Amino acid sequence: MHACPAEMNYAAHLIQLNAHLADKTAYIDDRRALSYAELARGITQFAGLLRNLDIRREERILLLMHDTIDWPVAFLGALYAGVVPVAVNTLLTADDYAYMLRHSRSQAVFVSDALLPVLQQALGQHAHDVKHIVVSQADQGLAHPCHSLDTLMAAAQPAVAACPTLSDEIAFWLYSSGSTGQPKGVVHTHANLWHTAELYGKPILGLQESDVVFSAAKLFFAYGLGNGLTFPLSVGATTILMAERPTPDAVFQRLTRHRPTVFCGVPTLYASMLASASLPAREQVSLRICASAGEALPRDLGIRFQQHFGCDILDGIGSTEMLHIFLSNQPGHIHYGTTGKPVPGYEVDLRDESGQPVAAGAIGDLYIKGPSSALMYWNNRVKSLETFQGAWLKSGDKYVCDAEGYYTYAGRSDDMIKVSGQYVSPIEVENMLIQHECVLEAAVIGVPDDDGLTKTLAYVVLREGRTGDLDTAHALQAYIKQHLAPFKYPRTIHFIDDLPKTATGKIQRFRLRQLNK
Ligand code: 3SK
Repeated sequence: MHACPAEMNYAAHLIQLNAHLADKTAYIDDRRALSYAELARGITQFAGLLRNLDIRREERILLLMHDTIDWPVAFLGALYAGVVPVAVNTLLTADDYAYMLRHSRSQAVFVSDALLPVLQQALGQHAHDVKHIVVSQADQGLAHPCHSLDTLMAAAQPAVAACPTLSDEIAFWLYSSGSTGQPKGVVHTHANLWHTAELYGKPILGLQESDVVFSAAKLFFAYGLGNGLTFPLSVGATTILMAERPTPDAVFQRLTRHRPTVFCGVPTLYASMLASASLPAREQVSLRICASAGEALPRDLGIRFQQHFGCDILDGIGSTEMLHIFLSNQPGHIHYGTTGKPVPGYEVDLRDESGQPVAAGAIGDLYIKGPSSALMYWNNRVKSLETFQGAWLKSGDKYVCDAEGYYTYAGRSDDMIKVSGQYVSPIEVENMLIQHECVLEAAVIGVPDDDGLTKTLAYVVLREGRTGDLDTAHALQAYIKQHLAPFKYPRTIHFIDDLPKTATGKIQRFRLRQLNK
C-alpha cells in the first residue's frame, strides 16, 4: 500500500480518481441517479455556493440531512472548499441541535425539508452564528434566511480549484455521545477518510468498481460514512441511498430492486430481517458480502443469515473516534460470535485498570492504535486526554482474546448502552424519568433479548400513591420519547420498591444487570 500524500484535499482526490468514470452511476437515491461526472460537477458547484454565501475556509457548516444525493454533494463540496462539515444524527432533539450549533459555531445549516421544524426550534433556543439555512428538497415556500438548495446550486458557478489542504488538516466533524455531559465534537482529517478506505474498504470488504453498495446505516454515522461514501467512491462503485428509516421492508425493496452486492447493517436490523415474513429468497438478491457493526452480532444470527442467503456477514467494531472498523472478521476467516481479529494497519491491546496488559484469556479494556484516529474532541481537553492517549485510543469497550487471536465483546467499560448501534446514556434517561411526576427513582440498564441483542430496561421506584401498571409504563415511555431522542426510550419498564445502592447512595447498576443474567 502506498502512503497517504501529505497534501491532499479528499474531495479533489476522489474527483481525480474517478475522472475516467464520467458516465458511470455514482449514486442512486429514492428520486434520481447521479453519474460520476455529475457528482464532480455537484461538488465544485457546492463549493461555489459556499463562496457565494461568504462561508470561508475552516469555518463550519452543519449538515442535518437525510440520505439523499444532496448529502455526499454537500459533504464533499464543503471539503473541496476547505469548509468543515459537521454531520449530525437526524434522530435527535431540538435541545441536542441547539447545543451542536453553539458548540460548532456553524455559519450555515444544510437541512432536509422534513427536519426544518426541529432545526427552527433549536435556533430559537440560544444565540448562534447561523447566517443561512439551506433546505434540501424544499417543497414549501421559503422566507429569509432560508434558501432552497436547488436554487442556490443552479445559481452557483463551480469553484475551479480545490482548497489546497494538507491531508492532516481538519476536514469534518461528527458528534459522539458519552454517559454524562454533552455530545463530543470528534474532529477528523482528510487523511483519516483515505486510511479507512485503504485499510478496511478495499482489503476487508474487497470493494471493486463493479460493486453496488447499500448501507442501511446512515451517512451521518461514521460507519455509514465509510460504507456509503468513502469506500464506494474510492473504487468507483455505485451506491444506493435511502432516506427513510431502515425497516426490513424498506431494505428488502432496495435489495431486490437494485441488487446491491455489498450490504451494511447492524445486528438489530439483521435480526428483524430474518424474522420478517417478507424475507426475500436467495435468488432475489445478489449479495456478495455483508458487514455488521454497532454492537456484537450474535453467533446464531450470522449463521442463519449465511445459510439463507449464502453470503457471510463480516462482524466488526469501530468507533466514531477511529472513524471506521479496526477489529473485524475477514473473508475466509469468520468465527461467528466473535468480532474477529485486528484489521491489518491497526494494533489492538487489552489492558487492566492500571494500564498494564492483561493475562492471556482475561478481559481487558480495548485500546487501539491506527492512522485514522481523530485529532481530539473539540474544546474538551479533559475528555480528549482520557481518550486520545498518545498514539493509542481508549475505546471504552471490554474484550477478551482467545488462543487463536479472535476477540470477543465483553461489555462496556462505562455504563453506556448500545442499542441498534446507537449509544444510550442510562444517566440521561434516568434523569429524565425522575422528572416525571410519578417517578421517585430510576435505573436504566441494557439486557439481552431473545436474539441476544441489547435492549434498554428501566427499573422505576414510584412515588407514594402511584400504580405500577401498563398504563403508567406506557406513559413513562411516551414521556421519554417526547423529551429525548425517541430511540432512547426504555423498551421495558419494571416497577420495584427500592434500587440497589452503595453505602454512599450510588445506584449499583451491575446488581440490576445480574438479576437479568
Ligand atoms: O459502532 C461501531 O462499531 C462503528 C463502526 C464503524 C464506525 C463507527 C462505529 C461507531
